[in-house]
Amino acid sequence: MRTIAQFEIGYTGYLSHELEVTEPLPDFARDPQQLLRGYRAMVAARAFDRKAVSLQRTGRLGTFASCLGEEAVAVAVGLAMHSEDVLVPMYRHHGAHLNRGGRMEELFLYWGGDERGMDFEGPREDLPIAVPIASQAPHAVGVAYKFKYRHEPRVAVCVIGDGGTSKGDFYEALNAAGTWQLPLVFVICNNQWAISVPRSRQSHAETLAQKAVAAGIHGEQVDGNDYIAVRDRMNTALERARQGNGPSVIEALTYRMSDHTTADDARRYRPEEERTAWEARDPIERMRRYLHEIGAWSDDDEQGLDAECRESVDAAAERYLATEAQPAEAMFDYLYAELPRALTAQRNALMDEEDGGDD
Ligand SMILES: Cc1ncc(C[n+]2csc(CCOP(=O)(O)OP(=O)(O)O)c2C)c(N)n1
Ligand SMILES: [Mg+2]
Repeated sequence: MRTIAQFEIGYTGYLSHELEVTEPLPDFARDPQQLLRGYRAMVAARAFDRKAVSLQRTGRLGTFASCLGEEAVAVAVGLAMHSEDVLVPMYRHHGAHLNRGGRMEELFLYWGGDERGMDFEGPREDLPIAVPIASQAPHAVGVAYKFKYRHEPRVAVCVIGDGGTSKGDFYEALNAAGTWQLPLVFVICNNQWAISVPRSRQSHAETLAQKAVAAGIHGEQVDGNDYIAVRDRMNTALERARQGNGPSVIEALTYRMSDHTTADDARRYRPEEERTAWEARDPIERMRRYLHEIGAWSDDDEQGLDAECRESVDAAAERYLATEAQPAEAMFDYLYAELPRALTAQRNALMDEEDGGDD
């Protein structure tokens, strides 16, 4: 037998956790201002996350999926995209939305059970969070197909989890994106767990990036805890797509440092040593130490940023808490132009109950 095709999956990391610069830095990373922008955004995303968990713990928010530890991926995605691009997100990467002009109170509203939170004021065309795993992948194909069909130089970015890549929707989306050479970037946020199922039990493939190969798509891996690396590879993939040179898959290796959601307790299935080992590779900590080392950041700056983040998160939480709830019957009002008879009866029953009705 002779070899008729060969494939390689590249890996990019610039800044190790020991602060070694292992490859020549890309241009943007030589500008401390650009790094500071990413750093500040990661700290803000974590402050949002912390507040959301505390609101949930005190009964003022619904179940929440924390992004703790995955901020470099979320923020790099949000900052690398152009405003006219479209984000097709899953439920975890709040930093992406916040850096596309999305507002914290929108996310609080959504996680508080109010769908108006997904009616973004900023990125109007970004899709709402997809909770059904991988359902967003075919949607992203539709968005990217439209861009190509109308010759618009825009890119769709689909964020998906490691677990999501096991679903048929993902493979179908990959196949379509490859066949039609769509302006689409799939970002696999491989945080090593799909609730209680570890990466090792999700796929026998050496990398998840190589799933791209079968679809004729460029695939690569990146250190997802290295903001510089994720941002750099996102820039390249977005440019490739924008120039009409087809889709990409970027698998970002990171770690879910939190429970799956506030309704989960990861101690029941996850070795504590594993979490501790990844904690030592925290993306925010790594960038902070690097900025200190190059003289771009001080302890005073850190204190100032902390206070600033706390203030803006608290103000957003206040606005969220002060938002008047929709009437209960609103749940019937937005799906059908004309409500089917069975639902009309339910809506009427609810209204009766609200009016003090039968009892
Ligand atoms: C279609 C579907 N099946 C099952 C679930 C239940 N579920 C919620 S999150 C999750 C795991 C997803 O893991 P991954 O894609 O790795 O994303 P992560 O939560 O780790 O960010 C599952 C199975 C769901 N939401 N949708
Ligand atoms: Mg996962």
